[in-house]
Amino acid sequence: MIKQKNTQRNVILVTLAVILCALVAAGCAEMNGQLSSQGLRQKKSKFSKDERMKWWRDARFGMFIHWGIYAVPAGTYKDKQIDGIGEWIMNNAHIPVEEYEQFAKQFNPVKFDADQWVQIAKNAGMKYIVITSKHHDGFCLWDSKFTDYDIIDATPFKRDVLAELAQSCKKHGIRLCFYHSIMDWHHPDAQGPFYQNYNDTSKSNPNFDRYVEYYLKGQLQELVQNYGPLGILWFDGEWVKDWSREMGWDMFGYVLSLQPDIIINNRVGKGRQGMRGLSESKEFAGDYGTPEQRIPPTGLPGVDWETCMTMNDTWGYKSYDHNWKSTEDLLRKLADIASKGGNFLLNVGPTAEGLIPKPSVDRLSAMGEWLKVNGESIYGTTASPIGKVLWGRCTAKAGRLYLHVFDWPADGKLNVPNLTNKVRKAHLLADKRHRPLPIKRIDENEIVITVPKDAPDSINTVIVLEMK
Ligand code: FHN
Repeated sequence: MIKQKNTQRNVILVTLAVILCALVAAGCAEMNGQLSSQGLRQKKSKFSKDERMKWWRDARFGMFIHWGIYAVPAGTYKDKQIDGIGEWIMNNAHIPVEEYEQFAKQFNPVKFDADQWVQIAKNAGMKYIVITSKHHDGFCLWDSKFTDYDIIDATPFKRDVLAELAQSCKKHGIRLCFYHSIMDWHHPDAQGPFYQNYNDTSKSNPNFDRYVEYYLKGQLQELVQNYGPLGILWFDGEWVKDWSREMGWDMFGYVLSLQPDIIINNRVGKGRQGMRGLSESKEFAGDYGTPEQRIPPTGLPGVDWETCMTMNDTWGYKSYDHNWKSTEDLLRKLADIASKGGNFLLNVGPTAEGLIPKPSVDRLSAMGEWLKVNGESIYGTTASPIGKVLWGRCTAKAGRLYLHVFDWPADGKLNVPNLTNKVRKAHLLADKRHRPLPIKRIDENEIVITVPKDAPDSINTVIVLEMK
């Protein structure tokens, strides 16, 4: 089995450090008359949340990348197609740790080109990339001092893909962010020993504290300090039995202490109740909520949130999953999410050769074409101030409303309800000359815009309303 490095000596040192920290923390908490978890909650960055969230709120669209050695079996184990999402194959096919590790030897993604990946995201109009530094299987995509189970020590590829991506992201002005799993099916102090069901939430590992203090925190320090500055630390796998709410608050403070302007998702906390992720709340750590594979019907008012979603039915590559969402569907989802004040984190699952599958690239490039013309109606916008509209969605910016028309009116008349403010002008966003479309107020709440007979864009035509 591939060993974690220098375990014994470091464990002694870490145990001493943990005891020392606990004594100091207990003393401080006593002095302040606080519970220790409240003390953790009060750890603040020198930046306000609004300052930290600014770029993210403007960005609206990001790329999720699930990539690891699960791309080698790509959904098939011992000639059997395994049910479920590709990156879960180790658990779903009950593969023992020692056997699963062998996939690392076959992981040689010679076609990987960081610049190409970043270009694909950039051309799609995405502003940030969140890649799995470590998924639940425990395999690390960077050169970690804490384990040999990483891309440098365990694969023939021996290139630090996170370092290469960090460089390309910097070059192309894309924010690099890391997904990092708290759950770890490989580590002996985490879920490694739970063979048959690594995801058994009734099981506890008596050494889990050691895993957190030494391994998890140590690796996060590497990730934040050696590849940064990062945009987001995107935690996951927080549902394991041994992870606690207090650990979540502690981790939130710890990561902010490494990089004070970083953003941290709500899954650093325990559970995802309501996907709220309010950092000031008693129940949740993290900066924003993360609804998965769904768009909340009315958004999450008053809370930052981001829908993460696959383009087919898996996050990690599965060679036989061809159930792709259409470009129309994805573009309308993007507008839907923006109209409810959220971000869209859209996933790609590259192959073991290092390629983003063509159906994903095609869809992303079509989305990018639409955004080149209509990006103003998505980036930096806020939720619809006029509620639901029957023909599509609405986004807003100071002095402007953007009407995203999915169903073009057959009679050439577009009714806009719930609009009491005066409208100065309406025009198609795609019309560079901004030729006005006729507007008529039919009552104090509603206007009608006369639009061209045929929809200029059959997926989503945007009309700009300039408000007085
Ligand atoms: O178990 C993971 C899954 O593999 C994938 O990474 C998604 C992405 O949000 N998160 C977990 C399930 O919530």
